[in-house]
Amino acid sequence: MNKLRKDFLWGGATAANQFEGAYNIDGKGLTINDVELGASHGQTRQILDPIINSKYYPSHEAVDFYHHYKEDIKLMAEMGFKSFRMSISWARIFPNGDDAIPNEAGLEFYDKVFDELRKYKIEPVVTLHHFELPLNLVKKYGAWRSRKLVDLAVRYAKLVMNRYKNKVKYWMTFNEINSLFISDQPWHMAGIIYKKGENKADTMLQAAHHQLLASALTVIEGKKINPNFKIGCMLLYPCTYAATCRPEDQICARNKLLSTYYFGDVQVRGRYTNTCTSYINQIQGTFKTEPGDDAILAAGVVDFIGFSYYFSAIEGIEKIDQAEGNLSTGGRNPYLKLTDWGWQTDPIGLRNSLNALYDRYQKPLFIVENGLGAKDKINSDGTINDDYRISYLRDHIKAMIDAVDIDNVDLIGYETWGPIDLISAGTGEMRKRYGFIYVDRNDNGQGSFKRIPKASFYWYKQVIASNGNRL
Ligand code: BGP
Repeated sequence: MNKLRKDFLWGGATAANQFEGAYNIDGKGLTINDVELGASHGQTRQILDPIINSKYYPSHEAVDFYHHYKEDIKLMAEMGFKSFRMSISWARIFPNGDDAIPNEAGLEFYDKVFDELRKYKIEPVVTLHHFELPLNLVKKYGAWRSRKLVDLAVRYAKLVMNRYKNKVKYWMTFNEINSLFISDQPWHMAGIIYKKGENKADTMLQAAHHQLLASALTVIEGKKINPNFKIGCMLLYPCTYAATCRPEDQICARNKLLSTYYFGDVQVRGRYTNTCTSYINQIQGTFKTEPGDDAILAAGVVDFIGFSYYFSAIEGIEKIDQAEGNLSTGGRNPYLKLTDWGWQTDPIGLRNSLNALYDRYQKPLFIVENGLGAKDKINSDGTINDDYRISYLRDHIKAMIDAVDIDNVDLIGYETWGPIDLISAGTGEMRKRYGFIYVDRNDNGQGSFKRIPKASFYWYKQVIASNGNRL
């Protein structure tokens, strides 16, 4: 018997813009995702404005959870899900982000989703900002460059936390908040494409400060609404090893983590720490604060740390071959195998990540994304045999259990990314599938949206039923 909690939150995770579709239904406004084209393998997505209707925009229909939520939640319940992570699309609630009154139809949609989840005793875990922003806020204010976004984001957070205070207990503020520092053009993270001549370091730090304030104020306001809320941060954890035992390589590996701990430290410890100033010095940037900001950050610390983990990488002073990844990439580790998309598979890296985060913060952890993006094939008899996915997940879950059983890490739950196939955030592809459930939809936006359980569906069901004892 493993030592996982009896109420361990097994489940899966999604994001509105990659999952819901219905981009212009029931009063929803346009978001930054709705003006992005899909991309073919290996390329990044293209951002276009204004919309060219003849092209395929992945977020427009995605896998249409909006109209399939009952069927999808039923399938999750069949697998025995204890939790389901999803995001609210800000533009369903405030179509322009700064409207005088909220959009009731948008609010009702999430009411129905939460009620359906509750019906099956599935705990919703809600991300307030998952790589999504009403497009109007980019045009009108310059997105997260502007401090105005703090007020607007907190107003949105207060409204939804109030509305759903009896339906949702677990909240997360910003998805992979540290990816703002990792991305060359943080369009998804902050609605920002750097202008020519713009000082990137300053903009980045300023946008980060605004998001950190919004996150802290969300925690403060959330606790007033319902003191039982559990509000967490969400970090992309870029597990990094030194390329060799050369001491300088160890410094390189440490440096790789600075931008992650920058956010973690503020959200968990409530202040800009020495790690933050070390990072600021390295990138030589500055940002503005206002009186009272320190007190807000100190009061708005999170209850738990949600994080995503997909792969690890190595760093060193010598030139190293680079591996693939969607955001955080790094050097190629010869000990590790690669996925179809060139990501380095490292289950033990998950155990290492859990230990690193727990050693540093001593707060409950929640794995809210882990999984394998792969090409699935439907057999002639209609079945889908995704043994490779089972094997990836099994190895990661084993490593996770070691972190709990042997290392005594405090872990709340485990959610796989994309339990039902969805659109890739990195490339906009459909054929990069993560799910236990296949969705009939291709990269040109064609298909019936039919849902088909894969072999991993039945495997995960048994994992959950045995609380991770039968893998
Ligand atoms: C994370 C994001 C998710 C998700 C995942 C997989 O960075 O939080 O939104 O998509 O990565 O990445 P991809 O979709 O690029 O395969």
